[in-house]
Amino acid sequence: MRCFFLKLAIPLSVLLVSSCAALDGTPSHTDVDAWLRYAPLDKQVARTYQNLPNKTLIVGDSIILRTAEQELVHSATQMLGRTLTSAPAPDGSMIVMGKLGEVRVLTALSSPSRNLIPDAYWITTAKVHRSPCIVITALNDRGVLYGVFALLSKIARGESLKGINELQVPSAPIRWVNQWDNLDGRIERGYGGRSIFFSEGKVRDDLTRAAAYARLLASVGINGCTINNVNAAPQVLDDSFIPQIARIADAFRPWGVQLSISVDLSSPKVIGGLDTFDPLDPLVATWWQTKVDEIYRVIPDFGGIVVKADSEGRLGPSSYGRTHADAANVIARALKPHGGVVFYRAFVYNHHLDWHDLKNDRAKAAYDNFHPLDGTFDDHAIVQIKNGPIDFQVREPVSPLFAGLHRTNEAIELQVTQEYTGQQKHLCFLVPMWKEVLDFDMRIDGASTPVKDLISGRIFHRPTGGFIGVVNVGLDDNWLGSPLAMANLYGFGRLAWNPALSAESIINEWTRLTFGADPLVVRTINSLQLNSWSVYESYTGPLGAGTLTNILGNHYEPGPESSEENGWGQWHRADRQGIGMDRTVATGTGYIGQYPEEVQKIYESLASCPDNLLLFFHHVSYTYVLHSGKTVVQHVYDSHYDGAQKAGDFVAQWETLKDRIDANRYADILDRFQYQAKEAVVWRDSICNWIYRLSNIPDQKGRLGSAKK
Ligand code: GCV
Repeated sequence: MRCFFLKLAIPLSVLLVSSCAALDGTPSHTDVDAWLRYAPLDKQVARTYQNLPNKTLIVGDSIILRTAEQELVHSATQMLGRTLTSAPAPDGSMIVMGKLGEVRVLTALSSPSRNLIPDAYWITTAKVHRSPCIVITALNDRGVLYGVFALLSKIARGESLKGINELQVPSAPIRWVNQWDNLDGRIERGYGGRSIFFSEGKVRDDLTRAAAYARLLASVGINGCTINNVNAAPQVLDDSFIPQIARIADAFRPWGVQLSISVDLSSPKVIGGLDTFDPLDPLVATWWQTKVDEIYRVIPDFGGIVVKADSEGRLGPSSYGRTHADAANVIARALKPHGGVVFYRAFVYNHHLDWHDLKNDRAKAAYDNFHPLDGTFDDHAIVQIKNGPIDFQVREPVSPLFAGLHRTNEAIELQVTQEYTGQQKHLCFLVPMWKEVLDFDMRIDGASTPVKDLISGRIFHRPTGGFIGVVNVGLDDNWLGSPLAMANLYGFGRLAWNPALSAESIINEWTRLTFGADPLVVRTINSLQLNSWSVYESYTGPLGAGTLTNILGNHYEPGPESSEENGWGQWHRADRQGIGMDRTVATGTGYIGQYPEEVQKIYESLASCPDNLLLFFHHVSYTYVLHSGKTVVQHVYDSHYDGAQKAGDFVAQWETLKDRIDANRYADILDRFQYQAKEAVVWRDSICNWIYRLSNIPDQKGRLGSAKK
């Protein structure tokens, strides 16, 4: 098979990673293309695009505009089976791309329906020298690139372009991913192979995959990537390392992805030769300024710096009796002249908590640490807050800190890599969970204040804010180690762009882009994905108990006892009488008091606390009767049996797709579902045994036979 697009001038990075699709309609894919496979369209569908111009024109010049044009030419050619070419000057009917001001010199455009902001795009039609054209325009080059990806996505999904006039505006300026890559090439909580950036303490020579990653990110509007673990090695700031990082920034730049790094707060001392890293010491401030200036000399579009401090053994400002704001601000001030930002993580807690003390509560830590500092962070600092108060469990309430910062920029940290949600071995589509978090109304001062509007800065008129996804892709062909898990990365990007999108519409886009338009394929995969979170929750951690996994080990297998009687604070407080953490204000840890009043009222009372968070907020007996009418213990049995059964049913649902998708992906995913079905039974039996041992109350349906030990 001859690769049609070889004739076109496209970046080497794209060439190396793109599939060489047959033009006769034979399905072809590589996992590395993920949702950008741009398979050739069915001939009839392709004909509906016969009016799409064959020529493209960029107005203005920049590396991002050139990337946009090459992406359009190569991908549309691949899908439509006819050659698109780049025109050097206006020439008949064209797809015109460029910044609004420059496009307007060429054609009289009407006014957009809303104001454009940076990264927003507008796809419309206009006449250039009397020829009808499609125009993709924006305030900045990156917006034009996003418009091109949007147009290609429509074509790939067979959407009509007739009379197109679409303006899309991102919900927040910060739409970044974090990678927890170590310099030796391992990735913390990564399940998709070794790092695409680092190997043996150095930046890899071959950064093809870094460029391909940037392309994927850009296609869903992600504009920044932090390349190394938040548990940062100080060496990342070594003079000799910075030019190496600059090579990664070079690979990102054509796709408008800004590079950022995580740093160790003690760097001024550890690698800088100072005898302190006290953030209020002027020598330390000068050190950060000099270091940041040095970075910007080689990476002029550097995005910023992420800091994890005073957490899980990392050094921090407490070493000098300073605050987190002091630590964030010394770096923010160094970044400000260059337009960069510091992300200071709110994941700060004591992992040596005394478990004997029933008032101790890890969930309170972020709010206790950061709420008192509200208003003391510089404008170039952003507090990065995990969605829940513990740590990416299968279900948690939203972090009260989102409502606790009114004069501070904030960003939500969501976890794409499935650390506690099956590690890509179990299907767990997280968009429905993230939707619940983003839509959650904090009712600050009794007004509508959903989390999505707090993090965007809209409610308190903050200058910046947004979304961070911890992704941890690796060198595996399918990036995350599982093809279906890629829906989480796609979904993260789409929600960061527009949190109002429904989980249904997001998965529908992803499935069509990844697997094509066969209605049975689309229906089946959408349904598997949309049900997967609740199924996973039901056989791992129902009623808000948190994931009952082995928290001291791999965070994967069942291990509910590992949470108790240690300093990590992920307690369930399960004993012979009952289960759950009492976090009420009246008798418990007082955590509920961190929420605005209306939310407090819902969680404080057993009568209004939702069943799915009951054990997060209350300690109850095993015979406590839920709103559903079941006892706690019976719910645990039923939920685990039901969940394991549904996980088993995934296999049969997948089998209906035999011969409807390519054999490789069919077989690979079938294996995964078969494995998940077995693991769900292991989970079921383990948790049912555990709750039976504690409660001594048998299952009303007598199913514990196989499980009971
Ligand atoms: C990068 C959890 C994870 C750690 C991670 C930490 C964090 O504790 O298990 O691997 O460390 O969160 O988010 O900093």
